[in-house]
Amino acid sequence: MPTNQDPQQVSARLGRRRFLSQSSAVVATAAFASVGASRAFAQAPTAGEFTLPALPYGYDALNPIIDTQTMTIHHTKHHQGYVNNLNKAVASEPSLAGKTVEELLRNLDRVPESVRTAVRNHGGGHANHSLFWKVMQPTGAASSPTGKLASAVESAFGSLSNMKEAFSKAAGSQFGSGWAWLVVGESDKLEIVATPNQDNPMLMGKTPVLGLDVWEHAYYLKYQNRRADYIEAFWKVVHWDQVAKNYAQAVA
Ligand code: MN3
Repeated sequence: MPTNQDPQQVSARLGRRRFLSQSSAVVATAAFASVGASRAFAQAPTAGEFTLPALPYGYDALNPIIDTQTMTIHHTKHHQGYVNNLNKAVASEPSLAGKTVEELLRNLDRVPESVRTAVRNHGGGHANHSLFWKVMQPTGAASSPTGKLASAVESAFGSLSNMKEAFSKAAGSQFGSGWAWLVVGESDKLEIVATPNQDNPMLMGKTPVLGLDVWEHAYYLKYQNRRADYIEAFWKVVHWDQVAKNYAQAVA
């Protein structure tokens, strides 16, 4: 992989063996190293087309907003589990070989019925978490929307604080497990949506640029029942430059 490759282009092909085949061992090593005796947390990777992307920071980097143990289990166990199950689903249907997770989710009706639900849930889980890790950054490095993203937020919501309020409301009112999203919808306009389970906005023909996992596994160790506190704290680790890149790519 060329080192000057646009991370967005890489992201667009997330999880494909052709660019991540060398990184899975590194990911596994990092996972074990950062939590000591953590083998009990880690799910063994399965052979397959999709692989767990490395976190762009350490497991402890989002403290105190998201604690080290939550990040470790979330990445090495939950996300790895979605990757494993997506690989199993795709391996059982030769017609799906070589497709990106985006292609699978955007054309779910063309995925054979035998694995459609598995692709929706585990392909969604893989895509959702791959975006989620990238739209966060260590505390203290906070930025705010700039450029085209800033004007798009202004145009769609009136102000950044209105957008945050609508997003937080969607995250807080999602009943049970799911996600809140800032997405690019029709006419390239920004919208807030919430989805249940691991449904990705691409299932609705929309392109996610910012997402927040509100499954209890994402916050329960630190916040217990206080989902609202987790949502409020999330804004302190949003990587706005990455969100702006996601937006620019979505409207290109
Ligand atoms: Mn999760």
